[in-house]
Amino acid sequence: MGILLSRVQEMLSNFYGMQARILLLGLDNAGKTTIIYRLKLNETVTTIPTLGFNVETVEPIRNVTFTLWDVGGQVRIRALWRHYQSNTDGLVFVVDSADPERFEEAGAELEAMLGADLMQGVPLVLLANKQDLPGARPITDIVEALGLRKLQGHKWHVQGCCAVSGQGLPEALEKLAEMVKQKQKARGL
Ligand SMILES: Nc1nc2c(ncn2[C@@H]2O[C@H](COP(=O)(O)OP(=O)(O)OP(=O)(O)O)[C@@H](O)[C@H]2O)c(=O)[nH]1
Ligand SMILES: [Mg+2]
Repeated sequence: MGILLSRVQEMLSNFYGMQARILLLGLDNAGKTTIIYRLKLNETVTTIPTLGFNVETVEPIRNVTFTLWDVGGQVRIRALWRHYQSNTDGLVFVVDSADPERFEEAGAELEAMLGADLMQGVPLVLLANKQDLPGARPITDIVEALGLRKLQGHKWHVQGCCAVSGQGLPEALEKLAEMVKQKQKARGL
């Protein structure tokens, strides 16, 4: 796992000084909590469904800080997502790639979130998680099913990943940092 960390460090060296508030959302069981602790601790933790939220600060290199907000994805808790929208620099939306029956539901939640006033212009990284599972759909299918090509007003990027191995997460963080930097620059920060 040293390799994962050194990859992240290498990729983020261009973003010295960045501080970003990142929302990590997605349906229940998508793998959000597994991802946040893979990034924070570089370990696979045993999770239980998140009934509130987890917040962790990840400093992959000195002077680059992501504050990650992982909010539970169960239907009842989704109603609370909107309370976390203020001052969001980037949205990471996690999908279980091996659960195509729920792609439509995930797409509807994503659309609703991005349509909110406070989320205007917020860049999106779509994480197609659980790519290690045999039934995992390729990212092209997920982009199609979630209607991402129709998305307007948001920069987006899709990344396949596996939270258990960490594969794909350094690339996702790099892309996120790039898009957040562009947005902060546009706002004169
Ligand atoms: N095979 C595989 N399993 C994963 C992966 N990521 C997460 N899981 C498993 O998926 C289950 C749900 O993961 P969580 O991280 O708790 O999901 P969550 O999105 O936080 O769910 P809520 O808190 O209910 O919103 C757990 O059993 C994880 O071990 C992955 O990349 N591959
Ligand atoms: Mg969780």
